[in-house]
Amino acid sequence: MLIAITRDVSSSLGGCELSYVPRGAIDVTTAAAQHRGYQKALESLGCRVMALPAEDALPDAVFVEDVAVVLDEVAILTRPGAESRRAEVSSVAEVLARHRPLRALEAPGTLDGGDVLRVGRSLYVGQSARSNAAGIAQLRDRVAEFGYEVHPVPIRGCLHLKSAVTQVAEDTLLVQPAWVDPAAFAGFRRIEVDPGEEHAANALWLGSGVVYPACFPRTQRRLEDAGIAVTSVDVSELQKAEGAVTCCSLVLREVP
Ligand code: CIR
Repeated sequence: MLIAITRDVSSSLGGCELSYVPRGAIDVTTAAAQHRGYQKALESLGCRVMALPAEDALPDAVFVEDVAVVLDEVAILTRPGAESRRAEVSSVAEVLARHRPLRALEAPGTLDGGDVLRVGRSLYVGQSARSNAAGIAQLRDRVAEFGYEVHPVPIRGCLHLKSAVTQVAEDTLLVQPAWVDPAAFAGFRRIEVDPGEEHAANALWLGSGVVYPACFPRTQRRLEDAGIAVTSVDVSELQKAEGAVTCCSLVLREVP
Protein backbone atom coordinates (compact mmCIF):
# COMPACT_ATOMS: atom_id res chain seq x y z
CA MET A 1 0.00 0.00 0.00
CA LEU A 2 1.18 3.51 -0.80
CA ILE A 3 0.47 6.49 1.40
CA ALA A 4 0.32 9.90 -0.27
CA ILE A 5 0.68 12.91 2.01
CA THR A 6 -0.92 16.00 0.52
CA ARG A 7 -1.80 19.42 1.85
CA ASP A 8 -4.84 21.45 0.91
CA VAL A 9 -4.32 24.57 -1.18
CA SER A 10 -3.54 27.72 0.77
CA SER A 11 -5.84 30.71 0.29
CA SER A 12 -2.65 32.77 -0.24
CA LEU A 13 -1.41 30.62 -3.17
CA GLY A 14 -1.32 33.74 -5.36
CA GLY A 15 1.63 35.00 -3.29
CA CYS A 16 3.75 31.95 -4.16
CA GLU A 17 7.41 31.91 -5.10
CA LEU A 18 8.02 32.06 -8.85
CA SER A 19 11.30 31.59 -10.72
CA TYR A 20 10.70 30.71 -14.38
CA VAL A 21 6.94 31.18 -14.73
CA PRO A 22 5.54 34.71 -15.13
CA ARG A 23 3.15 35.81 -12.42
CA GLY A 24 -0.51 35.69 -13.40
CA ALA A 25 -3.75 35.70 -11.44
CA ILE A 26 -4.45 32.35 -9.78
CA ASP A 27 -8.02 31.26 -9.10
CA VAL A 28 -7.63 29.59 -5.71
CA THR A 29 -11.10 28.01 -5.79
CA THR A 30 -10.28 26.33 -9.09
CA ALA A 31 -6.83 25.36 -7.80
CA ALA A 32 -8.46 23.68 -4.80
CA ALA A 33 -10.92 21.80 -7.05
CA GLN A 34 -8.07 20.66 -9.28
CA HIS A 35 -6.15 19.55 -6.21
CA ARG A 36 -9.13 17.42 -5.15
CA GLY A 37 -9.09 15.87 -8.63
CA TYR A 38 -5.39 15.12 -8.16
CA GLN A 39 -6.10 13.43 -4.81
CA LYS A 40 -8.78 11.29 -6.50
CA ALA A 41 -6.30 10.30 -9.20
CA LEU A 42 -3.86 9.20 -6.49
CA GLU A 43 -6.61 7.12 -4.88
CA SER A 44 -7.54 5.56 -8.21
CA LEU A 45 -3.95 4.38 -8.55
CA GLY A 46 -3.93 2.73 -5.13
CA CYS A 47 -2.77 5.43 -2.71
CA ARG A 48 -4.25 6.10 0.69
CA VAL A 49 -4.33 9.91 0.74
CA MET A 50 -3.53 11.66 4.01
CA ALA A 51 -4.63 15.26 3.49
CA LEU A 52 -3.18 17.87 5.83
CA PRO A 53 -5.16 21.07 6.40
CA ALA A 54 -4.15 24.15 4.42
CA GLU A 55 -1.51 26.48 5.86
CA ASP A 56 -3.02 29.77 4.83
CA ALA A 57 -0.01 31.85 5.86
CA LEU A 58 2.30 29.74 3.67
CA PRO A 59 1.45 30.25 -0.02
CA ASP A 60 3.47 27.30 -1.37
CA ALA A 61 2.61 24.76 1.33
CA VAL A 62 0.53 22.65 -1.08
CA PHE A 63 3.83 21.61 -2.71
CA VAL A 64 4.72 19.13 0.03
CA GLU A 65 7.28 17.27 -2.07
CA ASP A 66 9.85 19.98 -1.40
CA VAL A 67 10.02 19.58 2.37
CA ALA A 68 11.18 15.96 2.62
CA VAL A 69 12.89 13.11 0.82
CA VAL A 70 11.15 9.93 1.90
CA LEU A 71 12.88 6.58 1.47
CA ASP A 72 11.77 3.17 2.75
CA GLU A 73 14.24 3.36 5.63
CA VAL A 74 14.28 7.04 6.60
CA ALA A 75 12.80 10.45 5.82
CA ILE A 76 15.13 13.39 5.34
CA LEU A 77 13.60 16.73 6.26
CA THR A 78 14.91 19.35 3.87
CA ARG A 79 15.82 22.98 4.38
CA PRO A 80 14.01 24.53 1.41
CA GLY A 81 16.00 26.94 -0.74
CA ALA A 82 13.33 29.65 -0.57
CA GLU A 83 13.36 31.23 2.88
CA SER A 84 9.56 31.73 2.68
CA ARG A 85 9.09 27.94 2.55
CA ARG A 86 11.11 26.85 5.59
CA ALA A 87 8.12 27.01 7.94
CA GLU A 88 6.41 24.34 5.85
CA VAL A 89 8.65 21.57 7.17
CA SER A 90 7.53 21.08 10.77
CA SER A 91 3.91 20.03 10.24
CA VAL A 92 4.90 17.49 7.57
CA ALA A 93 7.63 16.22 9.89
CA GLU A 94 5.00 15.45 12.54
CA VAL A 95 3.16 13.19 10.12
CA LEU A 96 6.29 11.57 8.73
CA ALA A 97 7.52 10.76 12.24
CA ARG A 98 4.69 8.21 12.50
CA HIS A 99 6.07 6.34 9.48
CA ARG A 100 9.84 6.79 9.32
CA PRO A 101 12.87 7.68 11.44
CA LEU A 102 13.71 11.31 10.65
CA ARG A 103 16.97 13.04 9.79
CA ALA A 104 17.22 16.76 9.03
CA LEU A 105 19.35 19.02 6.86
CA GLU A 106 20.87 22.09 8.48
CA ALA A 107 22.15 25.57 7.58
CA PRO A 108 23.98 26.44 5.42
CA GLY A 109 22.61 23.53 3.43
CA THR A 110 19.52 24.04 1.29
CA LEU A 111 17.64 21.43 -0.69
CA ASP A 112 14.17 21.10 -2.23
CA GLY A 113 12.65 17.66 -2.58
CA GLY A 114 11.73 18.60 -6.15
CA ASP A 115 15.42 18.32 -6.94
CA VAL A 116 15.66 14.70 -5.81
CA LEU A 117 14.85 11.91 -8.26
CA ARG A 118 15.15 8.48 -6.66
CA VAL A 119 15.63 5.53 -8.96
CA GLY A 120 16.34 2.40 -6.96
CA ARG A 121 19.28 3.15 -4.68
CA SER A 122 20.39 6.18 -6.69
CA LEU A 123 19.38 9.69 -5.73
CA TYR A 124 19.91 12.11 -8.62
CA VAL A 125 19.97 15.65 -7.20
CA GLY A 126 19.58 18.82 -9.24
CA GLN A 127 22.19 21.51 -8.72
CA SER A 128 19.60 24.28 -8.75
CA ALA A 129 19.11 27.70 -7.23
CA ARG A 130 17.23 25.89 -4.42
CA SER A 131 19.65 23.03 -3.67
CA ASN A 132 23.21 24.03 -2.84
CA ALA A 133 26.41 22.00 -2.53
CA ALA A 134 26.17 21.86 1.27
CA GLY A 135 22.61 20.56 1.10
CA ILE A 136 23.56 17.89 -1.42
CA ALA A 137 26.57 16.86 0.70
CA GLN A 138 24.36 16.61 3.81
CA LEU A 139 21.86 14.50 1.93
CA ARG A 140 24.67 12.15 0.86
CA ASP A 141 25.78 11.91 4.49
CA ARG A 142 22.25 11.18 5.82
CA VAL A 143 21.46 8.39 3.34
CA ALA A 144 24.84 6.65 2.97
CA GLU A 145 24.23 4.21 5.84
CA PHE A 146 21.10 2.97 4.06
CA GLY A 147 22.99 2.17 0.87
CA TYR A 148 21.88 5.11 -1.29
CA GLU A 149 24.26 6.95 -3.61
CA VAL A 150 23.84 10.63 -4.40
CA HIS A 151 24.58 11.87 -7.93
CA PRO A 152 24.53 15.66 -8.43
CA VAL A 153 23.12 16.68 -11.83
CA PRO A 154 23.48 20.13 -13.42
CA ILE A 155 20.23 21.67 -14.66
CA ARG A 156 19.50 24.90 -16.55
CA GLY A 157 16.45 26.99 -17.30
CA CYS A 158 14.06 25.33 -14.86
CA LEU A 159 13.20 25.28 -11.15
CA HIS A 160 14.03 21.71 -10.11
CA LEU A 161 15.58 18.52 -11.47
CA LYS A 162 12.11 16.97 -11.58
CA SER A 163 10.94 19.83 -13.83
CA ALA A 164 13.39 18.31 -16.32
CA VAL A 165 13.26 14.56 -15.71
CA THR A 166 11.02 12.06 -13.92
CA GLN A 167 10.64 8.31 -13.82
CA VAL A 168 7.66 6.94 -15.75
CA ALA A 169 8.31 3.17 -15.61
CA GLU A 170 10.77 0.81 -13.93
CA ASP A 171 13.48 1.46 -16.54
CA THR A 172 12.18 4.61 -18.24
CA LEU A 173 12.63 8.33 -17.70
CA LEU A 174 10.72 11.23 -19.26
CA VAL A 175 13.22 13.97 -20.15
CA GLN A 176 13.22 17.61 -21.25
CA PRO A 177 16.64 17.76 -23.00
CA ALA A 178 16.68 21.58 -23.02
CA TRP A 179 16.92 21.59 -19.21
CA VAL A 180 19.08 18.57 -18.38
CA ASP A 181 21.67 16.65 -20.36
CA PRO A 182 20.12 13.25 -21.14
CA ALA A 183 23.64 11.78 -21.02
CA ALA A 184 23.39 11.97 -17.21
CA PHE A 185 20.85 9.13 -17.52
CA ALA A 186 22.60 7.04 -20.15
CA GLY A 187 21.62 3.65 -18.70
CA PHE A 188 17.86 4.26 -18.94
CA ARG A 189 15.27 4.01 -21.67
CA ARG A 190 14.38 7.66 -22.27
CA ILE A 191 11.33 9.37 -23.68
CA GLU A 192 11.76 13.02 -24.62
CA VAL A 193 8.97 15.54 -24.23
CA ASP A 194 7.34 16.87 -27.38
CA PRO A 195 9.38 19.97 -28.38
CA GLY A 196 6.25 22.16 -28.23
CA GLU A 197 5.43 21.12 -24.65
CA GLU A 198 8.17 22.72 -22.59
CA HIS A 199 6.98 21.82 -19.09
CA ALA A 200 5.91 18.26 -19.94
CA ALA A 201 8.66 16.25 -18.17
CA ASN A 202 7.02 16.12 -14.76
CA ALA A 203 4.99 12.93 -14.30
CA LEU A 204 4.17 11.12 -11.06
CA TRP A 205 4.85 7.40 -11.41
CA LEU A 206 2.97 5.15 -8.98
CA GLY A 207 4.01 1.76 -10.28
CA SER A 208 0.92 0.90 -12.33
CA GLY A 209 0.98 4.14 -14.30
CA VAL A 210 1.53 7.87 -14.11
CA VAL A 211 -0.52 10.83 -12.97
CA TYR A 212 0.04 13.40 -15.68
CA PRO A 213 -1.12 16.94 -16.57
CA ALA A 214 -3.90 17.09 -19.17
CA CYS A 215 -2.28 19.99 -21.02
CA PHE A 216 0.49 17.99 -22.72
CA PRO A 217 -1.40 15.74 -25.17
CA ARG A 218 1.50 15.17 -27.54
CA THR A 219 3.87 14.01 -24.82
CA GLN A 220 1.02 11.98 -23.32
CA ARG A 221 0.76 10.19 -26.67
CA ARG A 222 4.49 9.42 -26.50
CA LEU A 223 4.00 7.89 -23.04
CA GLU A 224 1.02 5.83 -24.16
CA ASP A 225 2.86 4.67 -27.29
CA ALA A 226 5.58 3.40 -24.93
CA GLY A 227 2.97 1.34 -23.07
CA ILE A 228 2.64 3.64 -20.05
CA ALA A 229 -0.84 4.05 -18.55
CA VAL A 230 -1.70 7.72 -18.06
CA THR A 231 -4.21 9.11 -15.57
CA SER A 232 -4.81 12.64 -16.70
CA VAL A 233 -5.41 15.55 -14.31
CA ASP A 234 -6.10 19.22 -14.96
CA VAL A 235 -3.64 21.15 -12.77
CA SER A 236 -3.54 24.39 -14.75
CA GLU A 237 -3.96 26.71 -11.73
CA LEU A 238 -1.25 24.89 -9.78
CA GLN A 239 1.03 25.18 -12.82
CA LYS A 240 0.63 28.97 -12.61
CA ALA A 241 2.32 28.64 -9.18
CA GLU A 242 5.17 26.71 -10.89
CA GLY A 243 3.85 23.47 -9.45
CA ALA A 244 3.22 20.23 -11.26
CA VAL A 245 2.21 16.69 -10.32
CA THR A 246 5.14 15.31 -8.33
CA CYS A 247 5.27 18.36 -6.09
CA CYS A 248 1.76 18.00 -4.63
CA SER A 249 2.43 14.77 -2.73
CA LEU A 250 4.95 12.79 -0.75
CA VAL A 251 4.40 9.16 -1.63
CA LEU A 252 5.69 6.51 0.71
CA ARG A 253 5.41 2.76 0.89
CA GLU A 254 3.63 1.56 3.99
CA VAL A 255 6.39 -0.34 5.74
CA PRO A 256 5.04 -2.94 8.23
C1 CIR B 1 8.16 27.38 -5.51
O1 CIR B 1 8.67 28.17 -6.29
O2 CIR B 1 8.79 26.90 -4.56
C2 CIR B 1 6.72 26.98 -5.73
N1 CIR B 1 5.99 28.09 -6.23
C3 CIR B 1 6.61 25.81 -6.67
C4 CIR B 1 7.24 24.57 -6.11
C5 CIR B 1 7.04 23.41 -6.99
N2 CIR B 1 7.67 22.27 -6.41
C6 CIR B 1 8.05 21.21 -7.09
O3 CIR B 1 7.88 21.16 -8.31
N3 CIR B 1 8.64 20.23 -6.44
